[in-house]
Amino acid sequence: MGIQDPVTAAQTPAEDFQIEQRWSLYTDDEHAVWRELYERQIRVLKDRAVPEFYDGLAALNLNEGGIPDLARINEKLMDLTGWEVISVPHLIPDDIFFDHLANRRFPAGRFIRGRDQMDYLQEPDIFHDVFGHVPLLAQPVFANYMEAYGRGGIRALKWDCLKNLARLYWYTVEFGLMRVGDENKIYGAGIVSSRTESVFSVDDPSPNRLHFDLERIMQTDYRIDDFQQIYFAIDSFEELFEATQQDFAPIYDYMTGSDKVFDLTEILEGDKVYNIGTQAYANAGGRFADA
Ligand code: HBI
Ligand code: FE
Repeated sequence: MGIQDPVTAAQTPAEDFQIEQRWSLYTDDEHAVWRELYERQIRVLKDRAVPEFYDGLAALNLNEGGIPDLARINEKLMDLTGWEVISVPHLIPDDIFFDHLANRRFPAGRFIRGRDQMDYLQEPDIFHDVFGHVPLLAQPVFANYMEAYGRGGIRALKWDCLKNLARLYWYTVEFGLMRVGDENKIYGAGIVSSRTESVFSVDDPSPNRLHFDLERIMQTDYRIDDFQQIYFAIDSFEELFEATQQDFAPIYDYMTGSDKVFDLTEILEGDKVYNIGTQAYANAGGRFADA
């Protein structure tokens, strides 16, 4: 995918996989794809995302139209939380990814999807990475969580617990929900950047929705090919950040080597349940049944 982007392909990445964005080389059509995706998501999200997401879009001028120039985002973002966004060619190795996060650099794909892939992508493009992830990096507590996650990732590699930590990323950074009053709102980038999951994740009766629980999440598998069958909701970004402020060593100690995984639809003693899903979507075979 990155390979199909000539500006990406023309560059040899640095050792940390960074490349130059070369913003002036995006074509009019690439900017038009961004605008279509942007306008579509704003429409479909309505007020389904957390307020901090919309605040971030506005604070970083991501609502200006066209693919953002990372240099301009970074001027603002640096001031707000000390984060910056860098371009990378494609998925990068875990250790390098974590090292960037631990140093408050968020790696974003340079390329943007084509019109034949408006709804589904194998590798994160700049729309997913920047529209989905970057607004919350303007939120100080979430920004601290991402840095802590990066440092945690480096340690998880040493403990051979990457699988467990990757699940935490998946169920928070990518597919996390937040309780706002008695409603579920979206903060996960994988949802916020998806036309169909934006609605499914909060409105559909199929999936289970439970309260966030760090160790439980670390032992819950996830789906990469379809909507989630289970979502976890936090009360606040403080709750998320605080959960990472403990020594993970004892957790990793009992998880190392063990491959204990809870079934996707299993409800455990101690789960705080918001709703038990019908699983109608998954049982019908899934894959965007009525999308
Ligand atoms: N590389 N570009 C990029 N983007 C990611 O989200 C990413 C990655 N490499 C590894 C990785 N994610 C995983 O380690 C985490 O999602 C756990
Ligand atoms: Fe992502």
